[in-house]
Amino acid sequence: MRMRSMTAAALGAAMVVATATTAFAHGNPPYHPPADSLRALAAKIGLRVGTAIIPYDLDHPDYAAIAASQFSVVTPGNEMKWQVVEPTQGTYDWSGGDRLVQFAQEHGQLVRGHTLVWHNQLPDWLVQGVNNGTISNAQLRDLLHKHIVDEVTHFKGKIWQWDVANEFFANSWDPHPLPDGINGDDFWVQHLGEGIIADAFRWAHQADPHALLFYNDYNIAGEDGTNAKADAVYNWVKKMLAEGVPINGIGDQGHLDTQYGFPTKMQEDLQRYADLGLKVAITEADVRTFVTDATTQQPTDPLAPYAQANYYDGMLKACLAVKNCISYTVWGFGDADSWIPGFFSGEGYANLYDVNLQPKPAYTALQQTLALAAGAPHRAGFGHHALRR
Ligand code: 9MR
Repeated sequence: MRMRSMTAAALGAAMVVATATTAFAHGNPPYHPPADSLRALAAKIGLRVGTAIIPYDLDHPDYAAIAASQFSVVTPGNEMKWQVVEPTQGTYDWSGGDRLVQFAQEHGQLVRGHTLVWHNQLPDWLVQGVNNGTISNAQLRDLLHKHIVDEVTHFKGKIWQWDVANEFFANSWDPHPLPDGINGDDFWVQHLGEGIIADAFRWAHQADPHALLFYNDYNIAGEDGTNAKADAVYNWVKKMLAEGVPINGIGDQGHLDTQYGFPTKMQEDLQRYADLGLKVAITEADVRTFVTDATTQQPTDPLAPYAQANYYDGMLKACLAVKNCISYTVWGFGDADSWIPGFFSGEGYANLYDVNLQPKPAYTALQQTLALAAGAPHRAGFGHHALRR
């Protein structure tokens, strides 16, 4: 159905029905976010605004209130990763993921699953077994197959988008890129060859044919100077599609830093993936800057909050300009939960809310842009994304 051909009244009625159906399908009453929330404004233009969540932080009422009211899609920061779901071989722990799915269903939200195949956050038993030779490459392949099928099956019907494969492409500083730009030092590529990425998509598709399957990476939408990594992903995904591999979308993580300038090719690169018929998404947006200390995370540069607002807004505008961009997800919303201070010495203040969960200029910038987009007549046709599952 193309909303463009509908009257405004019919459009409104269709969206109410869609919202109610989604909520009642899970047996929950409809959830009504505040009209000026990011999610309510974005809903008017068929965009989902998401956040990474730490499921057990949902016990804190202030945190849960923002998670519910501002975002229409949620993703677990860690709780669907292999290390967490199978800490001991053969014993699954879905509790974190289940908790998040339940929260999402109670609040009319969709879920981005993250992530099925990645070199990082693998269970110790798996890595040790491979390293000491007790797990052969043939067994490793079977274990990955089982992991993907079991996890996708467990969450079947509850996941909107899966990040099937994460961070397989080489950066300019990685020493052993393969000819097509895949990182030759990647754990999975080293043991199983690069064809394992396509197999992961095939296995995930068999387990849940309705989930949208994404390849997810950083610096693949104009963030690296030469655009070489984006070019490599573009050429690879084009080849995969020609071979019939079930890939539905490309996720650009969107981890930016105020010291590097805003990536000028972001919209162009997102559009290039979209022109292949793919959906695109911003999946892990945050914008770090230098801070006084890791606890209070006060920017050292008084202009940093405004630069940050500009970068967040720039990513949103790049997404809005590309019709196939279906979601804009931030990697956590409160600075107290951010991964940045632990990974980038001296940096922080990367999220939309500060360490006390107070909204920053970046939040206001997104709110204003969404409000403008929602009111802009030329965006009316954008609404058809709202009905996509
Ligand atoms: O937010 C995650 C953090 O809690 C973990 O310690 C970290 C481990 O590498 O992973 C973080 O999330 C990453 C995501 O899964 C993939 N893209 C980069 C993210 C930030 O490291």
